[in-house]
Amino acid sequence: MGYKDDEQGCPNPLRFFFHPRLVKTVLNAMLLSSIILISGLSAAAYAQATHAHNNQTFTNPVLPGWNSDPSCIFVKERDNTFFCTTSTFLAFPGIPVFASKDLVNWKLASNALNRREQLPDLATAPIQKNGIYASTMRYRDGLFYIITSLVNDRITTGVPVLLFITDDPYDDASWRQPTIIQNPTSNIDPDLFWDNDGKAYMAVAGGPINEIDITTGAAWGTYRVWNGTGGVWPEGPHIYYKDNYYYLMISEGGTETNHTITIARSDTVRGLFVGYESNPLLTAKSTSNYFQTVGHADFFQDVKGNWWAMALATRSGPEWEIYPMGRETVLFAMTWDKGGWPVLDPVQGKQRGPLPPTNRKVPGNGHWVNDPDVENFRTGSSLPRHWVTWRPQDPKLFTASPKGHPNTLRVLPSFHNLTATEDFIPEADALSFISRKQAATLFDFTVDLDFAPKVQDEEAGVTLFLTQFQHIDLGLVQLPSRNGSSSLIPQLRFRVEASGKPGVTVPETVLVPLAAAWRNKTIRLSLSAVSDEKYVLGAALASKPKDILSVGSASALIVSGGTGPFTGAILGVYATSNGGQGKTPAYFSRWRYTPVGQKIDHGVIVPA
Ligand code: 6LW
Repeated sequence: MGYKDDEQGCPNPLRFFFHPRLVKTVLNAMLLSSIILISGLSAAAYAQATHAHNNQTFTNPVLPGWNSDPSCIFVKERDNTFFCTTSTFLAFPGIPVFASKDLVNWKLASNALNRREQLPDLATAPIQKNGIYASTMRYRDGLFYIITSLVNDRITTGVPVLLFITDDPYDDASWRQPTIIQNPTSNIDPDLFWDNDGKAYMAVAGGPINEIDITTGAAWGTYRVWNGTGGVWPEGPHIYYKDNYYYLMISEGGTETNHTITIARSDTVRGLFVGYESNPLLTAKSTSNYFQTVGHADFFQDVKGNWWAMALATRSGPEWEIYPMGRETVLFAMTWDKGGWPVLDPVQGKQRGPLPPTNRKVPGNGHWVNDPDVENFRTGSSLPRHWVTWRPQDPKLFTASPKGHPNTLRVLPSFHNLTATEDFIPEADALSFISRKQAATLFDFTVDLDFAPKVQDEEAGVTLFLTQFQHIDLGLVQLPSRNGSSSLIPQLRFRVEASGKPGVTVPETVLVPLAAAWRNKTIRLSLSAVSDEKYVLGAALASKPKDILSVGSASALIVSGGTGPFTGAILGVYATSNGGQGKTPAYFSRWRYTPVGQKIDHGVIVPA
């Protein structure tokens, strides 16, 4: 597992092609495309299905990794840039804004939710699937708006709706304190729509639309407009005005394999909305597609007037068992038929559309979503803005290059470990864990660890994490040399928490006492997805990185669904006393996350 990293840490694109895990799968992909080429029938069928856009090919997902409920806009006034936001639940900072000039290369522009005091109630959310749900992003008269809702099981007075506003989507600090918008029907998934007379409306899940005042937050006049074609959970509404019609597009059937996009239209924003007789517009339900759960879409136009849709999808195949990255964001072209109804391209890994020319001139120092992490924690640096904690945490827990430890990330241990015990109080107790998304089917992650534990149960390590009840850890932990012994020695411990996913086979905990030659040395911990189904975790002396000791492996089934039905895997580092007395900081350095391969169809993995 793993391969030699060049010393500068600079990614070399060629090496992906020679990555041993990829050679076989790339050959498969080549075989598959040649089958499509030699079979005139399937090529014709494919062209018809995509209305022969005479256009470019691109790869879905365009926002790979956990990125659900996309809402996207095109802003001509900001140098013809596309912007999207996705749901972040408990992750903090949250409500990311991604920017792109070409729809394929996306860069983190800012996080609308970047200060704990913008939303103190995020920190108190007790349930793993609580947090920031689906948002709607819109632009009007020089301002960017993101309307969203916070689901927090401790708040019993209704679901708060929040409106975040900025005039600079590239600047975290410019996102204001959110305005609280009344939510008379207490539903999720707010949409924001301005009618031609300037009045603002908010549609929410389940059908209601309110008129709202975005300055005061008042909402009134609940219109029950349309709640779909009968599928459960009509949600994710967006209203569009086009050619004298108001369109209300929603998703229904639930966000799993029955997820379905449907639409209705009306002459006025208050209804009567009439459903399209050829609904659904799009679904992967009852198909054998690798991309399942297609739904929760948003529509927008590019500078040439081409129409596009973004939606969420899950790379699971119809079995829908293994999908650690959860719901991701896919792009597809759309057109309008003569009757004035949208026609959506089916979602695939290799997609076609009239893309704008490639253009990576997007401002800011944000992370490109497909790029590796090459992080050395240089003196004076701040942590990358695409890294997240689980709920807002005290920034003092994570310090780049603290005094006396240049080029390291110091992580102060939390009393609770990642799972925590029942007395864990979300807003008061820390979780010393910092992470980035798993954004590729196959990846390699290595990080160096300097940690000299003293007290029993002190631990620092790496984890692949879905929720506090589903994570796969490799830590260095101070434990008795054998049962009942009073002498403590550092040991590598591979341990899987799977209580959030009953019924799965959980690998045994593995303990490996640290060899004498490894004590007080820098240890390189590694975590790789070696297939779409399997993670392997190991350790080496940083001075001998090729001599990897494989410590454990676990199925991706453990981090698919369960207590994280809406989220996706993140990975990173943690430090904890495991409820003990330990206070020893852990020093991590040389963080490398390298995307290796993307599975885009059954049996097809392409270089990431
Ligand atoms: C979101 C809802 C949905 O609010 O899942 O797939 C919920 N759609 O619209 C959580 O992301």
